[in-house]
Amino acid sequence: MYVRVGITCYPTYGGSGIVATELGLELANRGHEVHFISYANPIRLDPGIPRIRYHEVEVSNYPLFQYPPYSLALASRMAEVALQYSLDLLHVHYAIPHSISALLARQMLARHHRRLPFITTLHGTDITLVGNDRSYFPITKFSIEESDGVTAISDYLRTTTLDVFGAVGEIRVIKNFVNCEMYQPDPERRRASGYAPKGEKVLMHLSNFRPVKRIFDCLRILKEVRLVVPAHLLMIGDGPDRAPAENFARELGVEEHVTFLGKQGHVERLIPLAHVLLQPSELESFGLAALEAMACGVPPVATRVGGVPELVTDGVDGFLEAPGDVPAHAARVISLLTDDALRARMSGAARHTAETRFCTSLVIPEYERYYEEVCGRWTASA
Ligand code: GMT
Repeated sequence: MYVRVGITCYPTYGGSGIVATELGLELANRGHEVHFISYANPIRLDPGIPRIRYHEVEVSNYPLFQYPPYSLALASRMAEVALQYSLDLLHVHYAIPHSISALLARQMLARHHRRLPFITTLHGTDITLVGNDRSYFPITKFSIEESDGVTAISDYLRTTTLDVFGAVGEIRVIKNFVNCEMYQPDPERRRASGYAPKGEKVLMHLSNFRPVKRIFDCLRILKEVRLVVPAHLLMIGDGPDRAPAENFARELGVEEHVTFLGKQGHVERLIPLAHVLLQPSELESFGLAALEAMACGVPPVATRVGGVPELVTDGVDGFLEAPGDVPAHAARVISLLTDDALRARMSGAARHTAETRFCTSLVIPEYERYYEEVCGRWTASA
């Protein structure tokens, strides 16, 4: 069964937007019709792919609006697109506000005697930070209860959602995925010399530079590692902690050994340059950057938090340490950089994990089956 699906996400740099975009691309490649409905074109959406369209949500800002109502403009656009293109369903990523807009669009379509079920995919901070915030708790709970289908990106997030909100109905776990053809190892690290001209080992961090990512720890780790091994750190992404981190690099005296690259569209070209990925986060419901690195054969040194242990097996395809334990992280990085046999073994295991458990070819069919199930449920109950 081919579906016509409307996908909504935060289109810029969060992991949820990346997952939503890559899901849309994969679905279109498999013959489905995909309509992205959002305020900006998703960043990883390369143009010219058949069966993909983008519908921009414009939010008028009248002087009366202190807070322009994006959720309402989004609901209107969702309803409009659903009618115009006969969408079978909406799939929203990140609960707030997207699932509330989808709920409104579903009600608007009902006036036209048209069905429009919607699926909400929970990504993490929509539950652990936003949903847990007193002002958003009731509406997040309501949005989950009203969704026609709910998925979570890890077992951890499913359990946490049930702990936070109680019995909100079935939550299907569909884990994040990676395109193993696009994300490939490059053992020769052909382009690395531009960043590490003296043959330094390359450490890499990739995130939205928010406090939960603990990016200052990356710099502390670099400083400790450099006492033993010449290394250069590539920081990919942007966000509120970037400028303070650039200052901190100067304070630590490691500024020459760090390059802040900013947001990058084609991380699959950069990740294979690294010898190790640093993911020192306070919390990750999944840890997509670690998975992308593993697919490129780059072992992650990450934190034992949230859903990360569902992805990384400590000592096998990466290392897991406690958040904030910089000496432990640095020791793991040093072991990977000084023991070629260990790094080669872990690199192979990391790629193997990505290929055998998290490849698009395994995970996308789970979404397809879920779409069929949710649409079928609606048809049966009509
Ligand atoms: O923390 C972020 O990077 C942003 C956030 C988002 O929604 O964009 O990321 C969450 O979703 C990602 C994709 O599913 C997961 O890989 C991240 O682990 C998760 N972040 C947190 O749980 C803190």
